[in-house]
Amino acid sequence: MSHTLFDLTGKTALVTGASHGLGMAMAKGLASAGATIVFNDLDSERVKQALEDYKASGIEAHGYVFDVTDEEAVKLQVATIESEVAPIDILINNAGIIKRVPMLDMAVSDFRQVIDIDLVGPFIMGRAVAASMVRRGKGGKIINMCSMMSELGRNSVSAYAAAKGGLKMLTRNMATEWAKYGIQANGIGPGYFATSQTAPIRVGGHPFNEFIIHRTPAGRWGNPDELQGAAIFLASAASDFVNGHVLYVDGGILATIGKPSNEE
Ligand code: NAP
Ligand code: GCO
Repeated sequence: MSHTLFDLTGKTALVTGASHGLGMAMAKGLASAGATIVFNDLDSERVKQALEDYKASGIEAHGYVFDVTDEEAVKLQVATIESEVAPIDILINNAGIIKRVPMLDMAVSDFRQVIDIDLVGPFIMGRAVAASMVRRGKGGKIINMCSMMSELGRNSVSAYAAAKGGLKMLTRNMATEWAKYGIQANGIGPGYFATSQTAPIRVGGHPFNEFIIHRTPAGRWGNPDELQGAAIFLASAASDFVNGHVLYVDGGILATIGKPSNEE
């Protein structure tokens, strides 16, 4: 198998929300395959710190400050990136939030905010980048960060599950509408990974930590770097005939009904 299938040399990747966490890990993976890295965050100080982190890893990244839900800002910043850096060949819609509140207690405004960032944001970003890909006529890759909650419900994460379930179907519609332009739109569905987003339910003896270790056949939380292979695959020529697919990287969670608490 030719290794050039996974070569991203000459490609420019925009990873949203990649100032830390899974986004930064995937961006570093794409950089290791030769891609130029562009990322955004909401906060200029976090962008500045992230640029130093990337540099410490030998990566000359390009950082921008904008909100993925702000359509005018997205259009402006995508045009700025394509002028200052290069046309965007790969988009990873990684930016996202979660709010863990039982539905009966959840403010509608909080529900809407999660949907706005986790579902409308990828729509806004996808449209802005795909429009440019179509104009250039050279195709492209769009990768949407889905979740176990694209397939399963869980107490207290209704808005997040609705958004991530919707994002799975938005991914399929992007594939449907944009395949004719040479664009492949796919999803990555991580299981439970050790980042700041999961820290509240993972550290300090939280019971959910043991639950996940027991519920995951691999018997552990994922390491963010373990998403790099999936990101490189879906960003590269190796996936040119893969479209509308969600690639789950979950240590086996979705493969199993689970096991009794007294079973190893
Ligand atoms: P994280 O540590 O919370 O990072 C999310 C990033 O998105 C942060 O940099 C955040 O910026 C940024 N962001 C939030 N709202 C934004 C907006 N409106 N515009 C621009 N940037 C915004 O999360 P993570 O654990 O790395 O997860 C990354 C993605 O994977 C998310 O979509 C998450 O839902 C998904 N995911 C995570 C897991 C997991 O186990 N960790 C599993 C499955 C899926 P600030 O830092 O400035 O807030
Ligand atoms: C939660 C977690 C999950 C993970 C991830 C699982 O509260 O259940 O935060 O939602 O972030 O989405 O795939």
